[in-house]
Amino acid sequence: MFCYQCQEAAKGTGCVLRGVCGKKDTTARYMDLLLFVVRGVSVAADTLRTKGYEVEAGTNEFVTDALFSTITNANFDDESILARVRKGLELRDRLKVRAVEAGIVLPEADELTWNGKEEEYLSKSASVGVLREPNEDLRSLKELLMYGLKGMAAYHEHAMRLGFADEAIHAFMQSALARITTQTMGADELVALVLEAGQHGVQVMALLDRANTTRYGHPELTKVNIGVGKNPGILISGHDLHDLEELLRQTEGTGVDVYTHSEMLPGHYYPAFKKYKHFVGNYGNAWWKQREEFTAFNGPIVFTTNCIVPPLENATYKERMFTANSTGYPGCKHIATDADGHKDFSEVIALAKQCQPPVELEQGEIIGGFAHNQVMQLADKVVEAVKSGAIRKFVVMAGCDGRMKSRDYYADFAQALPKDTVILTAGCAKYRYNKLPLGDIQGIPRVLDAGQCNDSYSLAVIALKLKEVFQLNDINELPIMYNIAWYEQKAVIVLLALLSLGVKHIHLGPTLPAFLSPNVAKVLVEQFGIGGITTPEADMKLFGIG
Ligand code: FSO
Ligand code: SF4
Repeated sequence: MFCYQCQEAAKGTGCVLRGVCGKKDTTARYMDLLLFVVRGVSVAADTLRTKGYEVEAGTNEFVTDALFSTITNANFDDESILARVRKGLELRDRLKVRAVEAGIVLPEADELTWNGKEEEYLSKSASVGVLREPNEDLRSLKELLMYGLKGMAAYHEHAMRLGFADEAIHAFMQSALARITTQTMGADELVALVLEAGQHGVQVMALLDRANTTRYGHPELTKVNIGVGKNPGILISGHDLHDLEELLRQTEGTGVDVYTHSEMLPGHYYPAFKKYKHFVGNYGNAWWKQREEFTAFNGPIVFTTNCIVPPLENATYKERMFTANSTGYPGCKHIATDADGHKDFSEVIALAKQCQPPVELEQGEIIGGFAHNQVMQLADKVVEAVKSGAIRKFVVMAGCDGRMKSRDYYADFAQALPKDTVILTAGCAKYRYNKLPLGDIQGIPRVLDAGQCNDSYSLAVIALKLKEVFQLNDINELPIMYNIAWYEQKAVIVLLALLSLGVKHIHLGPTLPAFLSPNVAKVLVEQFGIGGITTPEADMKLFGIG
């Protein structure tokens, strides 16, 4: 195996024997094969589409789900990946038949013709993975694109589940996959394609924002309880609000409470979910603390998306773990989605009733809900505070959290920030500082949490609105610094989206991606002023806030 798609890539270069995330060698190799199949499907689908033919129903869903299932910490189950490989090969062959019937000549590609038996899957995977591209820089750009597409797939899938699909996004994704498969592309063309992916990243996040707010209302200032109640509970993790809605409906009146974990915390900010009395609060912290926190929770845990930490052999909660959608874990029950997009949580609810209530980890509240609509309602106050100098700078500290010790930097940085600065955040990165007593500025909290990582879109909307209010020509003239923590591939599409909006001088940490070759990193530094992190003190000086 070779994988270098996330921030925890072994030795900062790549995982080769087993993933630091816990991904086994075989799973990684089946995933490489799955991506090979996805490329084959995309070549056939893209050719049909560009010749004016409709692609088979289910093609878009297949590509989206398959990409999502290969995101870091989403799926550890060989069988579930293999099922997608089989399904993809059959789909690819049907698309090929359709092309032949229509008299279309498909491009030549191994991805379209390979038809090995199952016992050949593992050996085949060796030649179709990341290292198939021998040139380090082209490989770097192709993978940067690939990871952006994975993030895009994740966000699109959430929107699709709420009935908001965008054919242009599907078409772009499949065309990008087809191009890197059948065309010989140089570095400049690949850079252009990566930036195009960033533009579609903005669109997909805008679409998801529209889907979430149309269905559930605009996030609003909310105090979320971090203590526990007396009833047994179900803990829902991941990012999927549609699953949250279904779970809340089905648990109503059952005597079972619902708690959010990690990236599901922003569910509490939506008006539509506030009516549920049994939606008690948020339990615990970011994804990587789940081993201790799931043990203490006592009740069932539902994963709607990543991030899964593989439970230890002797974990007491493994029987209480359920996966859904693109996620999977060997030995854990998978909750199916029916043809109408619904899930039946009755087994989870029945199990919860036999469980003890959660052990209390902490007490108190955290404040959030500062997505664009809520911040705009406070716009006068915010603008006044900036004009008077009460707020000197905003620091965007969005992104992901992770288990590396070096991420202590973000808590230290947040604590060391001068009192006239405000943190804008989204994603699970916030758990490094969202429980610290950082206070407020004239009633405006010093940590404004917009929501999940996809709500980084909200932060961009806020920046663009402020640019308008202050009548600036360039988004980079705003008193906003970007110090973003990244971990997996959704952060990649967020980064590409910000770059496509013209945001410069984004600092990325705790380390720069292993998949950026020195030359590609140089392009990002020269064209966009991307930088890493050093120490809180030195970086604050660099940002002009030290
Ligand atoms: Fe975090 Fe995991 Fe949301 Fe990611 S829970 S790390 S970037 O999946 O998607 O921020
Ligand atoms: Fe390693 Fe990250 Fe890949 Fe897991 S996802 S195998 S930790 S690079």
